Amino acid sequence: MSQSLAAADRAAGQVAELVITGDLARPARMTVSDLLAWPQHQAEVAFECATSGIQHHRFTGPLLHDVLTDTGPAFDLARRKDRLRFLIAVRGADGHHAVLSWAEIDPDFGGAPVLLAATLDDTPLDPVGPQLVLPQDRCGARHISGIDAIRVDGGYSAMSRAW
Ligand SMILES: Nc1nc2c(c(=O)[nH]1)N[C@H]1C(S)=C(S)[C@@H](COP(=O)(O)O)O[C@H]1N2
Ligand SMILES: [Mo]
Repeated sequence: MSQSLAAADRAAGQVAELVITGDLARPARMTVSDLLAWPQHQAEVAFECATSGIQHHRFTGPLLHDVLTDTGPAFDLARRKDRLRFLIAVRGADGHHAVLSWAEIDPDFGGAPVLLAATLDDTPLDPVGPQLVLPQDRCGARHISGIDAIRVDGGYSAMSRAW
């Protein structure tokens, strides 16, 4: 999105904000136009919705992995096993949410090319907030729109619970 359009939206109070919190060295607050600071990727996706059938969309934006890595997750990068207990909870402003594992998007593990999309079918998402895009998902349910919060949680340990 152009700077002038972003500024106009901000003046009109139509720029959604996303907070990224959790076990991070640098928790962040950002808008959709801030997402243009990372390398942009494109994804043409088709997903099925249980109620509205098959949808086709084109999204652009940074990799979720790139954005979250810059917030400094509290794991030891030299020890790959240390990342395996990290969860990523993604929430839309309407309360719809889903949990991913860090390993799912980590290039050393699942490497899923999950996007934090800044545009949907060439329309900037500044007013509503970014959308999660999972090109490998057959179902649309995790394509969370209007994301207002992402929480990275390294506290999960299966060993601390009863099996
Ligand atoms: N914030 C939010 N995102 C959401 C949902 C929702 O209820 N809230 N529904 C999901 C479901 S079930 C589907 S199928 C897709 C729908 O995408 P569409 O609006 O392009 O059909 O959005 C997903 N993202
Ligand atoms: Mo759906």
